[in-house]
Amino acid sequence: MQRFFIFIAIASIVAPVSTLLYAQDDTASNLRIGFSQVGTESDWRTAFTDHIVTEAARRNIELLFIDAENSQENQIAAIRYFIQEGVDAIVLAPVIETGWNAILLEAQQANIPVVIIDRNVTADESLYLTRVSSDFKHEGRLAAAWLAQATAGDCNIVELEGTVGSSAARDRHIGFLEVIQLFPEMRITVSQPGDFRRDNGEQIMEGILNTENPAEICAVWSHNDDMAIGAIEAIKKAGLDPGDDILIVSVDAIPDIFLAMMNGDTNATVELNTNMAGLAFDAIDSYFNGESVPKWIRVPGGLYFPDTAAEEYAKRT
Ligand code: GYE
Repeated sequence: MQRFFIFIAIASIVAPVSTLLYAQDDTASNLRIGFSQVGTESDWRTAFTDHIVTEAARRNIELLFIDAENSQENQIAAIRYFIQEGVDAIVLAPVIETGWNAILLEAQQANIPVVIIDRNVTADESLYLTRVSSDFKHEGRLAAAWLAQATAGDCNIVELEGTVGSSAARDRHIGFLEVIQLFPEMRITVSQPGDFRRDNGEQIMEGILNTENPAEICAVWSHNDDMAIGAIEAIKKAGLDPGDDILIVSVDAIPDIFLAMMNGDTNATVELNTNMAGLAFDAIDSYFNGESVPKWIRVPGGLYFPDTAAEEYAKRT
């Protein structure tokens, strides 16, 4: 009799564990997930997309991927399509931060969890499962702190802003200002939006170099590496030495910025990890396993300089 009870005891322990393990296995695969992506405006964005697609395939997730070409209207239509398709979950990389309440409520009413990834939304956090992202204000503070020490707190700065209305552009600007305001001789003299695009970075910087006195420009603070690389081209065309005559600091840590560092054309970048896919899919798995999920899953990123550019470039290509 005793052996019999032991068997039941073991079975009663093994079964739920195996079910849980199987369930974990099960929820890690065979999910249908809709992913609404901003677009292809930067190298960082395309690398980010690659990670999502690769990780979904690795987990046997059926990914319904829609590129919004930087249009919120397209993203809202994509989410409505995902809801009609009855997906298990939705991942949204919001192009701008406002205007999402109604569509997020539609997803909630359809019992479809939504993970916000990368940029933020102003919608109430009860309308989404979690947000996986970096701290954009911290990125701005890091960039400004480096520039303050590189210039002894005395610098007239050109700012290349990201997409107007995006939390990334707003918060990087806020974080950067928080630090330079500590230095009376540091100021942003010109600030223009370039939509995180390399071609815009070059055009804007070309215009600034034609209208401002280049000798008065100490540094360029760019909300992403792509616009910084565009600005580097404009600075070179103006006969100036980027990274020396005009210092440059940006965000993303894409491979091309490390190439620019190796050429002496830029000075610092703050990393934004392109691989948030696993964190987003794990959060969805936790949701289906009935586990609690924090409202913000933060992705860290540090400062990189030319002294490690060669190895960072090799690592990322
Ligand atoms: O820095 C830029 C992309 O949303 C924080 O978007 C992201 C930004 C990133 O276009 O390269």
